[in-house]
Amino acid sequence: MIRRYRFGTMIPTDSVVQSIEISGENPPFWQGGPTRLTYRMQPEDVVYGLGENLRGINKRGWHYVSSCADQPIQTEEVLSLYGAHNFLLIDGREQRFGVFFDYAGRIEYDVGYTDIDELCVLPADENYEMYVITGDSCRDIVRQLRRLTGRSYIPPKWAFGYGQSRWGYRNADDVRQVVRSYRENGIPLDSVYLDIDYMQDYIDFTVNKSRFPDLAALAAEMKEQHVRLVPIIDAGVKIEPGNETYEQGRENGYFCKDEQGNDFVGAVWPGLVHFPDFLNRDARRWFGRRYQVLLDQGIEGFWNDMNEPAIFYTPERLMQAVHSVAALDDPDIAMDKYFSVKNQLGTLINAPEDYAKIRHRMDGETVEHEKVHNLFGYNMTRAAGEAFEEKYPDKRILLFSRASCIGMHRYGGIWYGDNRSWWDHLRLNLKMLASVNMCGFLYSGADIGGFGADTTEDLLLRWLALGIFSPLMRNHSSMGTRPQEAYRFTRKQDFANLIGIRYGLVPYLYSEFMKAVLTDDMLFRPLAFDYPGDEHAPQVESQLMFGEGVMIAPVMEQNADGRYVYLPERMKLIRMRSTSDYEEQVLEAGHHYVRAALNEVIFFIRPGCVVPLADAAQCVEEIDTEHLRLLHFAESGTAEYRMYDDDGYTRDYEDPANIRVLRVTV
Ligand code: MIG
Repeated sequence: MIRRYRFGTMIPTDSVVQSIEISGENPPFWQGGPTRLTYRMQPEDVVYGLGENLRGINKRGWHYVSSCADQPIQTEEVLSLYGAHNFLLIDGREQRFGVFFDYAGRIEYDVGYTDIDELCVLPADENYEMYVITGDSCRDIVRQLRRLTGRSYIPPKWAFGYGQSRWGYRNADDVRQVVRSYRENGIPLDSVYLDIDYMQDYIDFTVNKSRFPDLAALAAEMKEQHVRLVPIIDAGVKIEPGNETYEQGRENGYFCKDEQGNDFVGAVWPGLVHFPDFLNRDARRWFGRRYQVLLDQGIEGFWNDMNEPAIFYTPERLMQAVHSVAALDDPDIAMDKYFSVKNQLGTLINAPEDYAKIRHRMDGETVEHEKVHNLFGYNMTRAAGEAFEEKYPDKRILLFSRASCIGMHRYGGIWYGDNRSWWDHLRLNLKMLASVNMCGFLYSGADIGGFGADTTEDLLLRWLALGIFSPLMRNHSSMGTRPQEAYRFTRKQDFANLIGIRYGLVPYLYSEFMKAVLTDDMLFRPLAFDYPGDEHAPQVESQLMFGEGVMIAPVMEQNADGRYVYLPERMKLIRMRSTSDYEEQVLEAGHHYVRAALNEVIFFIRPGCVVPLADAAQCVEEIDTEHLRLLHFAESGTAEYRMYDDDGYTRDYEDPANIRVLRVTV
């Protein structure tokens, strides 16, 4: 059951698609007023939710801020990442309920940080709506939230293949070289991502002609090899006469304004930029249609970056800082003075003072950016998503974003931004898969191998062994870090086999993904969602349920030859080295140490369940879904798998012919 409460006058977010009557009473469970809501937690209560965020699947013991942030330093003390996902699910022995804050401003969540038994929610003002959801189970509560906020985005099937990305591929030959190396080493590949270097001076919807003389021809050449090119689009539009996007935006008044009503100026990669006002319907429509420039060159997917929005600096504040530096004309200065100037430079990026100056036009009214900050990236992606739907009603285009908010999940997926090549970020990747699923982001994933810092062969192998389950499976890294394409390391065959296992699992992954989307369910679930009575399940932060029939438990410690695994029930262990080389072993419920070498993937099949496995393939289009091996844990009788499979490219999701029943009889 969903109850809706309204406080003050909310700015529309379009996050909710279902209309529910406003309730007259006070929200149940909560004490206090709209800008300070509290809930007294029992010691055993688990708090799930908050989507893309730091720390555990259980959010207890820390505080978090919903405010989309360009945050490349993702350490434990950080409060916000790129997404603002205002959903909490309190799973207690006495009470179980979910709460969704439909609000575009900043919210602080104190989940037992100040007082270990108190949950406190602090929205920046009282103009928002709140939905309190009760239900039979965690899964049921999530399903209601998802029905409330609308069906999740579905990418084309090729986007379930493995993708290679790197900030620093300089030109068409670099791209060809990457693809050639993958193919020569027999390592599967479906996509190569183009980072900002493909653009002319970082101008959106342009292509640098000396680096990529003919993008359309390159896209066609790649497609013949079953590889799609996926260019990045940044939020900032370079201020430069002759830049069509700039000219059109300025003429039509489509850019965000400053306090004086002039087009707001910030600096990002292109230099000085304006930001399209994605909250203005007309501007959104216009910007979305600009993607056509690349679609016309055969591009079928995009990633939207820098849309928190990231602002390196604004001219005024940079100049103030430059003056402060210039004033230091003596090397023997007082240290406090030195540090204050040094810090001043550090405060230029993503500064609250700058965000405070931005103004939007929403339905004819001027709105301060701070009040709608969390809608910006959402609406950039919505702009593209709506334009694609309008132009190609029957075709799926790959689209995912860095910044997001609940509601955006209808238009695109997300990646988790600038992580590092740290074992800890591998563990964080697993936790986030479950948390973002609750909020509707089913197509998602982290930069495999780590974006910042130097990766290692063992870290990349282990990360891939998790990544093979992640719908977005993309290896991405930053300029200046150690190259981390799968063929760069010595154990090339292991990489080929591991990534090959992903292709073997695509029939199951795709089927479970689609079923989750079509029934507003989760693809990845914390163990306690499936085993509600289990005492130990709520403690498990390093294993997830994956689709209906599988539990995953990747090795995430360096130098480990295996890991401890908790089995809430008897399950079948699959230890796989390639799609044709694996062994099976039935394990009883309880705690086990399970070995998994660097070249092995382990996962578990639940009783009565079937997992179809295809032969490895070099790309999604070559997966043979007719000849499937059926892995299963049926000890007697018949087990069934309802496999969802469609053409993968159109939008005819409801066709009953998309379901095939596979049977195993023992
Ligand atoms: O300031 O385009 O998160 O994936 O490679 C960095 C360069 C801008 C941040 C993205 C990252 C991308 C990088 N971008």
